Amino acid sequence: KTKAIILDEKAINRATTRISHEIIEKNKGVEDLILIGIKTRGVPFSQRIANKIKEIEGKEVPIQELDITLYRDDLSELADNPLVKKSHLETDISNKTIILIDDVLYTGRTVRAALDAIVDNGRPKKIQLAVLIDRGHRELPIRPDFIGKNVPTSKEEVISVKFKETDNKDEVTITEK
Ligand code: 3GP
Ligand code: 5GP
Ligand code: MG
Repeated sequence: KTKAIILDEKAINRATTRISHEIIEKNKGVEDLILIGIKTRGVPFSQRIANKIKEIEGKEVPIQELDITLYRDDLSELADNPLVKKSHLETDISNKTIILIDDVLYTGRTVRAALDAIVDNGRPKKIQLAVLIDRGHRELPIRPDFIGKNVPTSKEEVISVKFKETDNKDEVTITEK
């Protein structure tokens, strides 16, 4: 069906820059920050934020990855139980401020699974959530601290996120399923 462009390359860059500034401002610097990207596209997004923070503050912020996949009962429906595939974190997270990062936030179930995996690894001081797109339809009391763009969607619509690192192109589009 018809595709509409939600963010082009420039808009993705601007959103990434703004979120990076917001993370620094909210945390009064970048001491004790750890970025955790949720695979797949939360990972390149977290790397871009880390690069931008380096540009702004001149400091390296550690990045970790979490691999969370969803059980699907069939291919058309999203299943209810996100499964944490790899949950061991290399960095000691105790007393750190964690920025959890994903490309799209939808029901919130993936983030809930990620929170479980994180607290299993230690006791962070706090956890904040950054997403490029919030498409609504939350099924859990989870809300992002940093948002690239709010995109009201129907459940029949799908957001496609493309990054150069994974898809040779920077673009966010919306399509009917
Ligand atoms: P991602 O790794 O970039 O997040 O959920 C696995 C992948 O399926 C996601 O890739 C996402 O891009 C893609 N996807 C597209 N539409 C949907 C959707 O409505 N729900 C889920 N869970 N994934 C979707
Ligand atoms: P959740 O429903 O748990 O919030 O989202 C599940 C996972 O699928 C998350 O990693 C989220 O990024 C991804 N996701 C959910 N809806 C969409 C969508 O419309 N487009 C894309 N690209 N990813 C989505
Ligand atoms: Mg995702």
